[in-house]
Amino acid sequence: MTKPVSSRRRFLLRAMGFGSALFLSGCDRLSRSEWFPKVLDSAEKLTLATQRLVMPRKAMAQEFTAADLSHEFRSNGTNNPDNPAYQALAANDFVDYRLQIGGLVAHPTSYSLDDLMALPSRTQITRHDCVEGWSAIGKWKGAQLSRVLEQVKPLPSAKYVVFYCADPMDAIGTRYYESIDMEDAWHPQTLLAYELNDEPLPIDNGAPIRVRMERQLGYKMAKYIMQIQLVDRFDNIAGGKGGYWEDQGYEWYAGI
Ligand SMILES: Nc1nc2c(c(=O)[nH]1)N[C@H]1C(S)=C(S)[C@@H](COP(=O)(O)O)O[C@H]1N2
Ligand SMILES: [Mo]
Repeated sequence: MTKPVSSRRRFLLRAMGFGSALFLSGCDRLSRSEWFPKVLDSAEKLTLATQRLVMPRKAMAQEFTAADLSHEFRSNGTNNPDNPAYQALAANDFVDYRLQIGGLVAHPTSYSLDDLMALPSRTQITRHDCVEGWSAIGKWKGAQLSRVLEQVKPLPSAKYVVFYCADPMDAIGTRYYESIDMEDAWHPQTLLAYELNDEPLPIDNGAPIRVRMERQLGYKMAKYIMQIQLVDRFDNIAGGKGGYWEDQGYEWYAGI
């Protein structure tokens, strides 16, 4: 059972085409349809403009209670990275996993899963909205990204945090990636999550570590994070638009 969506959010979701049967196809199908990025683009400009008017960037996303949890938190996009290095880590319960953090930071470092779990954690029950037209409420636990930033110390020139994932998206090995700005990176609800619904994060949902960032759409929440880089620009990374889906035409700031 999910709680009713606020009227503002319902308006925004409708503006983006949520609930429309046209949007119930897979992300892949959407990317192949020429009109979709254009529709999303204009709708998202409206979303961003409206969002800026009604909700300051520092605001907290709505949190729910255990009674609101979805029966099942479905998986979307990659559900098991087709990558030998990832498969080797998974076979050994991610004991050898190291999250690399570097780029424009004073102290580049890496974290094992135990290191991340030893950081102060946050637990939040939030609603995930995918542009494909589904939503789910889940309980997430993870290290706040802000705690990691306090340790690695971003240089003043750092403007974005880029997440590099394990999953290849095509035959030539393009990887899923995403980026956010420093304001979202320091936000208290931005987590490097390692638990979903009181269980270790399943491979389906991004094990061992995925981003939760509750004021943006699902595609921003990178799963299977292997590396984090702080940068001052992203136009020189992959397709130059700041994320795998952004490179296909999705909006970079997917605020809701
Ligand atoms: N690495 C990676 N991260 C990803 C994706 C993906 O395919 N690969 N899909 C995105 C999309 S479109 C959504 S809606 C959510 C789905 O998260 P879930 O599998 O936990 O439902 O992950 C996002 N993060
Ligand atoms: Mo999505």
